[in-house]
Amino acid sequence: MIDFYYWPTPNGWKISILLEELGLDYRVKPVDINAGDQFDAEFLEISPNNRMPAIVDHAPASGFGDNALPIFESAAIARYLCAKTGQLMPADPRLAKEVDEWLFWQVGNLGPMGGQMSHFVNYADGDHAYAERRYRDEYHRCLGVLERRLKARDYLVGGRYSVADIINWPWVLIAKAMGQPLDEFPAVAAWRGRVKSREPVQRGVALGKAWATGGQTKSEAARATLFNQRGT
Ligand SMILES: N[C@@H](CCC(=O)N[C@@H](CS)C(=O)NCC(=O)O)C(=O)O
Repeated sequence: MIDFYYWPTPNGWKISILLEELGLDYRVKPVDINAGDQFDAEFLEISPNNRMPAIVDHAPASGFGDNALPIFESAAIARYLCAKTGQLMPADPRLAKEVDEWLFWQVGNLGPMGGQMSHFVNYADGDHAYAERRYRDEYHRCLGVLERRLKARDYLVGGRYSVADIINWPWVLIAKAMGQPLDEFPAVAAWRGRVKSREPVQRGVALGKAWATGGQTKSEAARATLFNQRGT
């Protein structure tokens, strides 16, 4: 059994979709990031960066021993679950290397740039013209990277749906809602639709939908929790 520490956001959907695609048994442990659950001492033991998603696998893959196995960071979780099940990761080492590239690219580029863009577009009070432009442009640049990659391909790696698509897709799903329509990126738009038509993807995005509303995230209390974090 896998405990899945989750809240319905793009980063959470990466792993809810993956668990649904892999058909693994899991139980959801909600981490209400608007209420500050990500700072609970018990959760920090699992996810020291106070971010979800995270998992604890109570029946770890062969070689990991018998003790419950905690994993944080979506790409690390993704690589572990794909290796454990032998699914959604190509066996060919060159293609597996390409999947890794697109996993690390997502967590270092598309995700954080989209997240910062969303912060300045949706949340920051006052006038932050330079910062907003900077992250709008970076998110736009990332969509251009995906467009070039997908122009001659249906999926990111090896012509087949893989975990690389799953990890990248949620931050494209919300492009229009963040104020960046995909008209300039037709191959990305087509890929977005292709992935969205999969039933496990729809189940992953629907998980916990009722818990979170845009309004809740924008409450004063939630903003104080989410946007004033320091190291000490
Ligand atoms: N690089 C991380 C990003 C995770 C992340 O930023 N999660 C956000 C929600 S979308 C979170 O937990 N935020 C809590 C907070 O900001 O305190 C991953 O891919 O797992």
